[in-house]
Order: sequence, then structure tokens, then C-alpha cells
Amino acid sequence: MKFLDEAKVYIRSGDGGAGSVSFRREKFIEFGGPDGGDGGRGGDVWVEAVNGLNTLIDFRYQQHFKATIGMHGMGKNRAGAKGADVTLKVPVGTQIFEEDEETLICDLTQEGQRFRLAAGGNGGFGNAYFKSSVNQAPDWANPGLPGEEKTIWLRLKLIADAGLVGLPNAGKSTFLAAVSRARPKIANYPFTTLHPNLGVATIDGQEFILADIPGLIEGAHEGVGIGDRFLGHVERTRVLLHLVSAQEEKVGKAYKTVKHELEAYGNDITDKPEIVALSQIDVLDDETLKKKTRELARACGKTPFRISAITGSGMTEVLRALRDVIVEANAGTQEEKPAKAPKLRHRDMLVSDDDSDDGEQQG
Ligand SMILES: Nc1nc2c(ncn2[C@@H]2O[C@H](COP(=O)(O)OP(=O)(O)OP(=O)(O)O)[C@@H](O)[C@H]2O)c(=O)[nH]1
Ligand SMILES: [Mg+2]
Repeated sequence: MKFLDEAKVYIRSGDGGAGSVSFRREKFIEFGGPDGGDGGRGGDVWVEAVNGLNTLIDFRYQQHFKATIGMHGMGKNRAGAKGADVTLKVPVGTQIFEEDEETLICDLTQEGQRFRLAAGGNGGFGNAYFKSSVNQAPDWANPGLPGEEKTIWLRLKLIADAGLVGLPNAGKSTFLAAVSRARPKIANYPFTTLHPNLGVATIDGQEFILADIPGLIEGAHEGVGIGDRFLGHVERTRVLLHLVSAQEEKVGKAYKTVKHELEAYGNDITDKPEIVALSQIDVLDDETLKKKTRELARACGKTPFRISAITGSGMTEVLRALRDVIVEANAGTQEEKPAKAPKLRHRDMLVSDDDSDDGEQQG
């Protein structure tokens, strides 16, 4: 299945209801005066990050979200009812962009985070509001303000715990298939993987999410091959597993090529802990294996793990190493706050779930 990580959605908040023009009429009451009520506020459009969702697939089936309009005011000083809000429920890690696909509106990184994408229009004042000493019988009222409408983009950056990187044919998809129930396409030609795949790996009863992305080649940051556009998916992982195929002629060079592309991509991706593994070692004899291990160690500055997804050798060790980094990183962030505060373009502020429930009072 293709992993859906982007969706275009049209939203519209509700129009405000109009104020009413009305006068009190009763049999024995002369000059009853104006009693037209105010219109209700239109409903807002909110977005909220919730647990239990992994994709934006729901937005493929529903792309229009409209809040309802505020009701008109009525006589006897009756105000119109507020329009109902509508909330887009998205997975944690979703970013919302303007129609230009570049301007970030909000970045939902935590469960329960909410953001108001479009405010409902205010209701208009009824004629009772305009009563004053100099005009005791105003015969006008305000119309309600229109709601906002716009097209936005939802983009989900996978929040996998570990990300697989490497040249094409390094064995990334084979690794994912060996340690999880994911069934990515595997073949001995470059760029078998065209879209990121996710899987849940289990080690010693603990689980973590692993992301497999298309291979990187020299010049990926300039768009060569599939380019580096899927690196966003591993940007938020805790750790990278860098696979270098033992079938590569020069393993040191293979390692450095990918490392260079990661550096060119930026976004602090090279600050992440990296675990290096020489993969597909079943194809080598002991002599060559030793030589290639040494070569790779020299390039990356540490002893690489040696694994074969086919025979299973070294797999447990590498999974444990990944798990240890993830557990440690998760423990660290529970104490401190997330390193980066979400960038907000709007004057609106993020409200968390325990603030007032629908956020706004009528106006
Ligand atoms: N002998 C052996 N072959 C392997 C091993 N792992 C992967 N292969 C083979 O290497 C080839 C490439 O594997 P993939 O898992 O598709 O490689 P990839 O890194 O996902 O490649 P891209 O998706 O193109 O970037 C396939 O023919 C696999 O069968 C291994 O441990 N041992
Ligand atoms: Mg692959």
C-alpha cells in the first residue's frame, strides 16, 4: 500500500447569523421598543492531533469540511444559536500548510494539541443593541460576518523511532521485512522502494517503529535519483540505521556518499545517533569480510555491526542497539520539553486540550 502522507483539504468556517429588527408588540403596551436579538457566531474549523491514527488516508475520502452557520437573531431579544464547530482529526506529527504548500500554519507534535484554522464569522447585532437616548427605535440591524474559506495542505511526517538509510540495494527493505510484518517490495535493482514503508520491530518484547525510505545516491540533495525528499520521514526519528552492503566494491566510499547527502540535506539530521551496519555479509568469505569491516570502520570511525537479513546473523544485536538508543532518547525527552517550539505564523495561539473545550465564546 502506498503510504499517504499528504492531503489537500478545503475548509470553511460558518457565517455569522444576522441580527434581527423587531419591536415589542403587546396589546396594552405602547411604544414597546426594539427587541431584535443578535445573530449567533458561525462555527470554527479546528484541527486536533489524536492518537491511534497513522496516516492521512481519511482525508482521501472526505476533503471538504464546513462548520455550520450561526442562526439569525429573533424578536423578543432572542439571540441566534452559535454554529457547530468542525474538527479535523489528524495523526500526531501532522503539519498544516497554506495552499502554497510552503507557509506553515501549525505543526502538531503532541497528542491533544489543537489549532483554530478558520474562525467563524461574528453574528450581527440586533436592533435592540442600537437603542440609545437619541434613537429609541432604531430600525436597522447588522448582518453577520462571513466565515473564512481556504484550501490547506496536511502533511504527515512519520514519527518512526528508527530510520533506515543507505544506497539503493543496501538491503533496507529486506531488513525491514526481516524484523517486522511489513512486506515492502524487494528486488536487486536500484530504487525498488519508491515510497516510505513502516514496520513495527519487536525485540525482547519491546516494540519500536522502523521506517524504510528510498535509497540515496550521490547528488540526492539536488534531486538525483529519487532525491532526498523522503528524508523528512526520518528527520524525527531517534536513531538512524545506516546500512552498507557488503556487495559494494568500496564500502568506505558507499558510507561517505550517503553521509554526505545527509549532511547536504541539513535539518540537523546528522546530529542523530547513527548505527552503522555492514549488511549482506553472507555473500562474503571470512577474509574479505574482515577487510571490508576494517574499511568501513575507518570510514565511519567505529566498529560496524555485521548483519545478514537472509541468514539472520547479527540481527538481534543491531535491534538491541537501536532499542537502547530509543529508550534512552525517550527517557530524556520526558523530563525536558521538546527541543523545538512549533513555529506559528498566525497570531492565534495553540491551545491544549485542557483549555476551554470549544475555545471561543460567542461574540
Ligand atoms: N545475500 C543477501 N542478499 C540480500 C540481503 N539483504 C538484501 N539482499 C538482496 O539485495 C537486493 C536489494 O535489497 P533491497 O532490500 O530491495 O534493497 P534496498 O536497500 O531496499 O534498495 P532500494 O529500495 O532500491 O533503495 C535484493 O535482491 C535482496 O534480495 C542479505 O542479507 N543477503
Ligand atoms: Mg527498498
